[in-house]
Amino acid sequence: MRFPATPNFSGFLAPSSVEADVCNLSVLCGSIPIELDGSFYRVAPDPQFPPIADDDIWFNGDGMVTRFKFRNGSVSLHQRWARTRKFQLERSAGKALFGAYRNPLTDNESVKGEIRGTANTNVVVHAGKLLALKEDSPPVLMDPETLETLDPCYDFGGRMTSETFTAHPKTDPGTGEMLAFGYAAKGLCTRDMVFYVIDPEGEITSETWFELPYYCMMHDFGFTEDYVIFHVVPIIGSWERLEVGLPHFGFDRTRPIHLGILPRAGSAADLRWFTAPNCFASHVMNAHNIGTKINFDVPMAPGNMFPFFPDTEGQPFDPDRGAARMTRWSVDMQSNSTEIEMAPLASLIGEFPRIDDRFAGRRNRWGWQLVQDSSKPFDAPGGRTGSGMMMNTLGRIDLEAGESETYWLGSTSSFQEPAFVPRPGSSDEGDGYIVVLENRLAEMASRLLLFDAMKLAQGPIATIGMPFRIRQGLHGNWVPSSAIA
Ligand code: V55
Ligand code: FE
Repeated sequence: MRFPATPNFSGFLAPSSVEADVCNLSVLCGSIPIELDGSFYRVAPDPQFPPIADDDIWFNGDGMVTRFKFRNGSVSLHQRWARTRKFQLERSAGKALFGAYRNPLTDNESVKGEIRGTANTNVVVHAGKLLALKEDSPPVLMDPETLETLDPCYDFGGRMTSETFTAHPKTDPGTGEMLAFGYAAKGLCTRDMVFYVIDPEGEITSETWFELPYYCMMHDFGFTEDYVIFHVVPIIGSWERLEVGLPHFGFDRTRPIHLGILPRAGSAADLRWFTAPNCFASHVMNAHNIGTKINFDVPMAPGNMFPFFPDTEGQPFDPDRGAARMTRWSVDMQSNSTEIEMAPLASLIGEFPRIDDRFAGRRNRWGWQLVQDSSKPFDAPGGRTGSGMMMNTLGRIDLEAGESETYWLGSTSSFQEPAFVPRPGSSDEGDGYIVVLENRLAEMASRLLLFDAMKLAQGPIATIGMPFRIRQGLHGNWVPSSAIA
């Protein structure tokens, strides 16, 4: 096989293809708290075969799931590809059959009508089930212990009729419910959305269908104790774009953004839309409501963050306009106004926000995120950063004091998305650890770092080595052993 000699397939983004089980990773520095009993699951796009076209975007690779299992002060690593329908059909053929990102018109005739999901964006556990997720398709059900694929198109026992399921479902720590949605739910590029509530036993207990103001990438959402929040941002798509071979999505500077607020106790008739001028936000840190007033906290940029989803009018990508800062969007369901108020929360530039998930949907004080600190030297080979963004710093923000703390990794490393690990037995917000992968760009190697979540600046309390490079990934989550027993 020969992968293209392009940035999407070389350097730290060279395909990994490693499926492995490694017991007792070497602890290079510090030590692993003996009380940690659980697993950090994460997923990366990792193409099984070279693309049909000359190149492909990172977002289109096959989902490779990694489990770092912590027990008795040691860590083991287990890594398997999710066996999606795409993966199985291509493995049988010995080559790529599916074409460009979310463009079925570029597929081999033999796979017409097949589910195209790659399961490459997030891995979550709910009701003891491991779900590998891609927002264009149903969950892939995997065994949380062995990482064996059990069902490539899991539909919750037939209860999920949407064609798609978000890669960012969320668990309400108060009710134990998983909240999720699907967009393009009745077909590619449709404005149909569905919101699902999934009970602690994993059964879909309610579905709410509605239409978006316009079709776009609905990547994440927010919830509070009383509301669900959907942000409609101008990464748009259409069949016309697919027919002429444009990337599925493009950034449209002419459209406003919208915020849809659905009362959790209500129905689609109670959904209310607010609006604001053109801007961009992708991931949601957290949200909460005080009565009918809703605060929704997002890394927000004035313009496009994704160079591979180019401007619809051909304007060149501008990294300054793609720089995101944590911002609070506020609306009041009792107000007659449809405006969204926006206020800055922190000055750090970056993305991949996380919280202590025991405070999801509640007012939180602490947030963790990756930070691009351009005041620091950066000398990775060829300027390659892993994700395309120079995430050289880990940050913690204090929403009450408006302060922040950071840890810089050095000039030849970048971070992947962190996850918060609660200290067993604790309940105070922020009492725990941050687990995060380090890309060692000069060595083409990876390390897993563990920080005291409240003391980032002191550096890692444990540094864990591994015998091969872990490809740049997207999202992951800490899952205590009790949740998969
Ligand atoms: C994202 C990632 C995806 C995708 C859509 O914003 C959005 C992240 C890895 O795939 O298909
Ligand atoms: Fe995401």
